[in-house]
Amino acid sequence: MLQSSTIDVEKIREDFPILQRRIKGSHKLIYLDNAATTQKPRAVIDSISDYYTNYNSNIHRAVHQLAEEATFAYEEVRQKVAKLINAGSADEIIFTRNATESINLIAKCWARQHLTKGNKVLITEIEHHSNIVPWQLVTGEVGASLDYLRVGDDGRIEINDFKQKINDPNLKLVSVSQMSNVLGTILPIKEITKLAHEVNVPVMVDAAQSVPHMKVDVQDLDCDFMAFSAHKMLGPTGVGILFGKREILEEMPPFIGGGDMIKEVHKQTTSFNELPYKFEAGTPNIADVIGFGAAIDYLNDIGFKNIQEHEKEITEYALDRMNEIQGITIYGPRSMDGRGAVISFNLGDIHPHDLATILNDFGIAMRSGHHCAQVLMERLDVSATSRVSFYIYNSKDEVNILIDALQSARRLFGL
Ligand code: C6P
Repeated sequence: MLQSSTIDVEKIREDFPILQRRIKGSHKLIYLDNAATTQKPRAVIDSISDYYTNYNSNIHRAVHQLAEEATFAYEEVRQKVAKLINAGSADEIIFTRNATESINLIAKCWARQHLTKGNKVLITEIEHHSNIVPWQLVTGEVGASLDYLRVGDDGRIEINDFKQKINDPNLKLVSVSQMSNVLGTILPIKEITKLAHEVNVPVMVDAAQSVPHMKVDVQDLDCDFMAFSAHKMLGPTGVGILFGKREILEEMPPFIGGGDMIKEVHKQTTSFNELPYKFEAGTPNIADVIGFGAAIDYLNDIGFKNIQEHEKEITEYALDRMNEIQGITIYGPRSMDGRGAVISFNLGDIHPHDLATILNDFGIAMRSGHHCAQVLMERLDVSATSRVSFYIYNSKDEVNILIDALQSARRLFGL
């Protein structure tokens, strides 16, 4: 049962040392919190260890051999990222600390320049706080406002609602997730950018939940900015990615000042380095960027088409089996059409934190709470949900154990 029709889950699991862990004494770890962060294969762990063991050095500065090797390895990952999302050039890839910082960079460096009093930024009700708060901060600062696309009960946006809102002459930016971290809904980004560009409005895509799971092509989507995090796709924490179209990035002022982002510094003035270094001040997270390169290689070896097929199969199976449970409420799309491998639910009136605690006794790691999406919680009229999210190492066997654990919780609470 560990085999899915597209990938060999059993073989993949051998590459993840943490999956050997036992929880609460005897239970095998069943890790279903992949939307929060994913586990790391040995190849990623080893590549970080190799860097520190063999060629630890600062980059872009010295000419000694270690510095050259480290610079080459770091820049090679930039090329890999550009290829992964089909950016026109590696100069359009900026390394940050996480998706959150990437979005904040655009809020601080682009939006602050382009928004004035009365302008609007359009987002949706499914956004993560990382794609809400930066816009609240910048719109508040300049006297602009934040507008929302409503999501339906199935977690989808209405394109007609978008068509109406996009024609507001005060609208200056659209920023939307490609996939919801709560409902798994996948948004029609290509349609959104096409309509937005017809009225010269740029589009930022929060791809924190999409790039890890599907083939994403920034040129095909024609988005202006994209943000995602390495740690949600087998890579280390502390590495975020910002894609921006070259001509827009070139016009933007720098984010923070310091070493490496400069061309020349004089007593009173500074000229800035070229892309992408203008936005990477100070010593970056060299080791973890290199580790991220190993994660990209690992995912490419499996193939994104296979990953998506596997996730579809397991999510469909989980949805079917969860529907058997009496008293369960599943939020978001019920069919696999336009949805990813995240399922949010509530079981009767059991508080999600209590349910997560009970499931932990079975070795199951899942998230409970508002998932940093309180606007969506308000829209769904709940304070919290339980959430399971799948990745390449999850199997249908694990889904079966999840179902048994949910049934036990139901009996325990007398539902
Ligand atoms: N969502 C979750 O459990 P960072 O923390 O910067 O790497 O990613 C932020 C972020 C941005 N957008 C979306 C759609 C996200 O899901 C996240 C992170 C995690 O759902 C942690 S709150």
